[in-house]
Amino acid sequence: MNIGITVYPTYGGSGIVGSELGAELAQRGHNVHFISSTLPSRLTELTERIHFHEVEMMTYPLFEHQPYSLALATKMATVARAERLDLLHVHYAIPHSISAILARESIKSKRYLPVITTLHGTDITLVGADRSYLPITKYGLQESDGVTAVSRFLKKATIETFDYDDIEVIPNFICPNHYVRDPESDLRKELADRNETILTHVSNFRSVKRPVDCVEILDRVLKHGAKARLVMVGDGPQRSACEYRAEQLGIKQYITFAGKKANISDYLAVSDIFLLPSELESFGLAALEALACEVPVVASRVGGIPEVVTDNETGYLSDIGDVDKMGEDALRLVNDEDLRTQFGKAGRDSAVSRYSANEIIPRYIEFYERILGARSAAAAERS
Ligand code: GMT
Repeated sequence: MNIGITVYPTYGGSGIVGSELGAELAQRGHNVHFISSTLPSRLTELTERIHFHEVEMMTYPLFEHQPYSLALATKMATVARAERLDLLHVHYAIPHSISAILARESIKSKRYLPVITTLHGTDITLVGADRSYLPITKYGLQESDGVTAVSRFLKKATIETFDYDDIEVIPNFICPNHYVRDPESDLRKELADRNETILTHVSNFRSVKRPVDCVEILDRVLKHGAKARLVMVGDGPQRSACEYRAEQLGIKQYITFAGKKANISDYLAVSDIFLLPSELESFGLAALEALACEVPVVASRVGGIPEVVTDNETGYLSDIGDVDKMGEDALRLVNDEDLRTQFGKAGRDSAVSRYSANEIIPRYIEFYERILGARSAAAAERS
């Protein structure tokens, strides 16, 4: 198949999933055409099966804001015709599904270009549910040829908010070979002393991730005399709040702010416990990546996280903001290496058996084929 993929290239889990999906599809013999404003950050190499088409933005004094959605629609239509795309698969509803529908409509006298929208989370739970964006998001869902969501939770949230239920759940995935525990690596020696347990948080430090709670959790652990270090990977608006709280609590020397890193899996591979105290998480890709590296997860019981992390088996779940309970759970794991190993092995087994690329990618391909088949059947009936 010739598949067009659009993602937000630099920010967030939807870009990661869309980019890695494209790479996996190319490995299985499909031609993938990424259409976005810049090269997606997780797309480390272009091959003869992976192509990138940059959306060109025109500036003009009259435009107070550049009309990116229109520029994207134009590029989608151009690429679809030039590369004979079989379908467009957009990640994150706003504005990508609207641009794709516009592209489809603009070329439909020449060829029909099916549009598949994958919902990732905040496009529905925050942005899409904002009254001002609700009608256009609903239109994007209704007019897409196929819609997928990354968790059962997100499907339910979409039904409740948009009264739209024709949604296939296809979860996030990992390549098991890319996420492998490696506690003896040099990175581990750089990050912590031998006797320190490493607690890790990875995010874009938006307030929805509640990264300051990680500082609170570390404080609870250190208060009990445990030897631990918090490694915070990523950057974003809440980073200074984390630094400020750490200073107030007098524990800044026990925290490493690693900043944005391309090699997230290297950090997870040397971690002992993963913290994800988010306010909302439609799936929790970072938690899945941690489990795949045999790292138990201490997280909020929210959104799709309980579908990924099994309480008391692969990690511990708590109410949002209950940093005392999360601190107790983290401390239990810090103090008991056998328990960490047991949870870690169970986490890896669960991640690989339920969420490996070999399980999930065929579900996307089967979904594409179903949408294309339905389209051909409808066209045959009309003629
Ligand atoms: O919130 C983010 O970190 C970005 C957001 C996105 O859509 O880019 O991530 C969402 O998509 C990920 C991939 O499907 C999910 O694993 C995340 O749980 C989800 N984030 C939220 O729902 C807050």
